[in-house]
Amino acid sequence: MSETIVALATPAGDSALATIRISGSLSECFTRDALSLPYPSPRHSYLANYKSNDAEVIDQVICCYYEQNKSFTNEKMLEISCHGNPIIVQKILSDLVCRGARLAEPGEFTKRAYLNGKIDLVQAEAIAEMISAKSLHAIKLARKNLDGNLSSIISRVQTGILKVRAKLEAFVDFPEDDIGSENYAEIISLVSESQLITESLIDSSNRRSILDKNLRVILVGAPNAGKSTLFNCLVGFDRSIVSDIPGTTRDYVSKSLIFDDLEIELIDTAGLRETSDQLESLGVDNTVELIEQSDMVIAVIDSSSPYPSELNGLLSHSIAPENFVIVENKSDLKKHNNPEKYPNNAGVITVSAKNKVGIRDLVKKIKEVNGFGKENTALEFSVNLRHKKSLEEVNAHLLNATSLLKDQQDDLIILSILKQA
Ligand SMILES: Nc1nc2c(ncn2[C@@H]2O[C@H](COP(=O)(O)OP(=O)(O)OP(=O)(O)O)[C@@H](O)[C@H]2O)c(=O)[nH]1
Ligand SMILES: [Mg+2]
Repeated sequence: MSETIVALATPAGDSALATIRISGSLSECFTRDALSLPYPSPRHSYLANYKSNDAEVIDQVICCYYEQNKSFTNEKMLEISCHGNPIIVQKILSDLVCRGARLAEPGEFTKRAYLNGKIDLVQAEAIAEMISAKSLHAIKLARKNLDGNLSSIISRVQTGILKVRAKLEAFVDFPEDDIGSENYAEIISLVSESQLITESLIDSSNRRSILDKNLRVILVGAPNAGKSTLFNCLVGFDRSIVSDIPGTTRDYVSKSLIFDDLEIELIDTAGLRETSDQLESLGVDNTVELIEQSDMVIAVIDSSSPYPSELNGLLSHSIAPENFVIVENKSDLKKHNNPEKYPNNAGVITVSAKNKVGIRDLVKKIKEVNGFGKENTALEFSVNLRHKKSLEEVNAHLLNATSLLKDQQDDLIILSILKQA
């Protein structure tokens, strides 16, 4: 029998409530002994006093008992919601350990659910993905995996391969039966169908990879262009110092932001210019380095002043044109008559950071540049790197089998390739 495990399921620290989870055969004893509920109805919530081993009431809690085979881990389980004071949580955890449970390893509840056949490996990974997802899209995709979307499409591929293997094995075992051109064509079409599904899964993994990373969006431009004002505007409060003295921002300032359903790291930088000031010059060097590590560059210009054309060289060397946008700031002032000098294909957004005008268009552009277009929202499952690697191997075997089938090569060779797929 496996050990009974216990863990705090909610974040540690002060909170209104905290949930403690227990999985294993002792769950039932804990319900009886610590909560004075000898015959709990499964999946019903009870208000109970949690009493420690030495009969001291630690807290009034809400608890719920789950019977074997009808819980997340498929084992007997107990969930206790107590008040979220870390001292109470610690006391209850220690008491449960004292009564025979042990503290769970990270991910151990999900591991048990997998080992006990409650979920498959793809679904177990989906739980971890859902917890660490960086955007609502990524959460939705993990949810779809948890619902079994990816598992069912993979099992379609597996069934297709097994069907083909069964047919080929029959031909090998009974060579006197003529394979027939119709049968052969059916086999080829079954293999191609599985191969095309595998290929589309690999393709979807390439499209979803952007959902996994922390996207870095950097604001650059000449001193006084209004980068920090725009930064504060996007952040929603005065995080960066703003002044009319050029060279105000020296070290970069960053803040994690969620725009609707996209999480990004927004960075405000030192204005780019030649300077004899040592500190400012270090800041400028940092900016150049940060541009190279960014997913999107927002080049802020003061539209009431001459365009700093040195920006073009820097941008075109450091980042793909589709990943930067020019923001013409200070639209509330009279526009300087600049001949068109922006880098080719650069998108242009007009804003007044000071008056918070045009910001919605900029946020829309940030989402667009970072790949939150229709293609990604249309994904029906999330293919991670581990899946991708295995799928690439399967795809190579299926491509190989298809070409051998078309050349009417020995069935035994084709079978051995399909066995590896
Ligand atoms: N009229 C007007 N002034 C603005 C606007 N945005 C910023 N400013 C002003 O421009 C000046 C410089 O703004 P900052 O945001 O500090 O500029 P910066 O690009 O961060 O400058 P450095 O940190 O020196 O590189 C400040 O006086 C701001 O109030 C705008 O949309 N319209
Ligand atoms: Mg600044």
